[in-house]
Amino acid sequence: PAEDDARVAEIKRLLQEQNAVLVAHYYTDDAIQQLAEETGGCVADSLEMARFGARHEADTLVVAGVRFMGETAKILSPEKRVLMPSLEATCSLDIGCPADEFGAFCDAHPDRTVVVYANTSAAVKARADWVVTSSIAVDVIEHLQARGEKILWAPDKHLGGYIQQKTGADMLLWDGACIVHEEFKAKGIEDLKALYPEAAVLVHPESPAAVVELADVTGSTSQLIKAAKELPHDTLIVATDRGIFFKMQQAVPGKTLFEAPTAGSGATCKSCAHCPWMAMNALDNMAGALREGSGEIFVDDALRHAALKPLERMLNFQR
Ligand code: CIZ
Ligand code: SF4
Repeated sequence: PAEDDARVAEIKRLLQEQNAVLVAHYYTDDAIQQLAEETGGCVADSLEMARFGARHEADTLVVAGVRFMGETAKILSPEKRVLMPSLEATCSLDIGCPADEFGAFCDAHPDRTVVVYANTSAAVKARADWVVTSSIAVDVIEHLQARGEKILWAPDKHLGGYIQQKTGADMLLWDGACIVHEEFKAKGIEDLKALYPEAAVLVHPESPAAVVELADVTGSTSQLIKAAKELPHDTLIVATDRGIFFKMQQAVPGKTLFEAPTAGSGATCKSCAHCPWMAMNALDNMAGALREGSGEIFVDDALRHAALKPLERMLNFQR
């Protein structure tokens, strides 16, 4: 629509005027991912978003994603201005892991190495020994396990349980979940597989164990896109936020992609597997943030220093 075209043109002009670059997550709207691509920004998972933002020489990073991604960008690049289209865009994992309760949990288990998922507040990261994203979580836990360390894991219980099962590591799990991935249903996937027996099933490990069990490939968003290319299958059933289909379909233009069924799939649900907080990123509020300098992320200095250490461990980790 003409309105969108005008917004896109405005954002392109503002990005250039302010020496700003757009860093977008795979789960944001197609128009935003496309804009990031067209303007020399990046579309990625949270690990690559962090790396890209930290390395880029722009003065301003516009982070289209959820709050923890903006905070991570600011922690890694305090000298840059970090803007987000909406400061309300949070994450159920972040909400479900308040820093004070998490601190008490850590205090109660001083013998454990604290590993937190990137989907947490700066205050929770500040209590951690390690931060990980889903693309390197298994590798980091294997590394710690080999050193004989016992793990305290937060906040996603499904991802934690998956890593525990895969590595056999001693992990104490916080009880958190992603409201999007938790909705995928094993029964629905089995029914779809019955219709398309030749399909491969790709699953993000924030999904429940019964869904992960049906997976041909389990992995982070970037790993699933890679698998879509490498698998011989022409039909893929994908259990993660539907935002991923923009880049995945680009990667495999000839393949047929199906959304994995969720609890509310069917007539009652038009967009079940879509994060409501990722959906708060739009062309309108992005243009507004750049025009007005609104939506800026600030992280307290002491907190920033404490959270930087486990984040740097993640970025410097080589398998
Ligand atoms: O579910 C999320 O928020 C993911 C997959 C984040 C990430 O690591 O890119
Ligand atoms: Fe958080 Fe889930 Fe949304 Fe990702 S998809 S930001 S884990 S609520």
